[in-house]
Amino acid sequence: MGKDIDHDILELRGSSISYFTGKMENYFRLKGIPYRLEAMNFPSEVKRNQERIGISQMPVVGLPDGRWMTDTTAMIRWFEDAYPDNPVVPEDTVQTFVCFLLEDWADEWWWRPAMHYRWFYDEGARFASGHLAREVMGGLHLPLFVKRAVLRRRQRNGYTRGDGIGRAAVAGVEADVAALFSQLEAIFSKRRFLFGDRPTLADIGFSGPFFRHFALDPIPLQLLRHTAPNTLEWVMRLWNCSPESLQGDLLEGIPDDIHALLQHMARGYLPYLNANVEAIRQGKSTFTTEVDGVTYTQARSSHYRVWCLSELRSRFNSVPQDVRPGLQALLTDTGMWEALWEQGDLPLSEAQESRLPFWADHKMLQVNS
Ligand SMILES: N[C@@H](CCC(=O)N[C@@H](CS)C(=O)NCC(=O)O)C(=O)O
Repeated sequence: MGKDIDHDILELRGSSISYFTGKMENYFRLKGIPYRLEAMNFPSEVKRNQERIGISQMPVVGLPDGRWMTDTTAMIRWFEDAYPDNPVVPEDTVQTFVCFLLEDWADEWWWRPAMHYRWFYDEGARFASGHLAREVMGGLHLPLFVKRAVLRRRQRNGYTRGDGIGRAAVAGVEADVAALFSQLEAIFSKRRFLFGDRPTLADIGFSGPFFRHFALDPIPLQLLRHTAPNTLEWVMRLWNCSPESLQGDLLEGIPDDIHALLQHMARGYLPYLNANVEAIRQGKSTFTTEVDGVTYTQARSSHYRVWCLSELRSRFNSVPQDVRPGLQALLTDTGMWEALWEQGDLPLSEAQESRLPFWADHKMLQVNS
């Protein structure tokens, strides 16, 4: 197992409060892959990241042979090939496809509400700006209060107000999160992980928004304690996993409570992805769209998320023929099917993101460092 990489410890460069760094850590711990977390320094590492992996984002992973990697989705795929024992995807191909859907939703849709709860409220912004100023801006010779102010402004301009959450959208975004908490609570009050007695890629995906945001930042943590204690336990249960945890049984098929998650995803994320495709096609850097009753005003467009949609389509196209009709029926019932194919040819650049995980063509959202 892991023939080419098991002689040394991997270097994971990121932050101890970052969404995607936390997702990667949950994966490494579950698989029993040793790693060392190092703080990524800003702004001194920006250029180095661009040279190594094409863009600057966290986390990046250094292999003992000197290669550098990025993008948690692509890295997990790569590590699953390198460490084939105890796979994190189910044997059932329909469940596997649903895991890919849920991972993508967790990565791309729940990012914005997670950033909202961290940076919109003073409690979150005070905690996160202090932590990040000390952790990743230590090499910058500026007073602490200036670093904190710079961070707060950057994150609000980049990811909350500057990514479509105007005042009028706040209540809708928070209601969306409350709906997710209640759906997950219904699941985790019945079983240990999303698909049964062992974690899958879908649990790893949801560790992104939950482990380092909803279950860490003051306001959503308080909400979880009071409205979704079983979900809070799941966050820690997943973190406390090891390869032995990958032995339990999974349920058969797709349970009704997972259908409910897919319906939720179909209401908000897929219409948003389609509006984003349209914006990229028209060369717009921001766009305004109403999805699931919430108006996002001048949200940032994302080339990366056009690729996410194309990946979901390719994943569907590689599902074996004999299970496709059943999967298509599930996607139709949950409102996903039409939205998945609504846009014709996607506006991707040539061979976009084809060198992942060793090179990325686009950041998820282009925000200047
Ligand atoms: N798709 C990427 C997204 C990584 C990402 O966007 N990470 C955030 C921090 S958790 C970041 O570095 N953003 C870049 C920035 O803020 O400049 C992944 O899965 O790793």
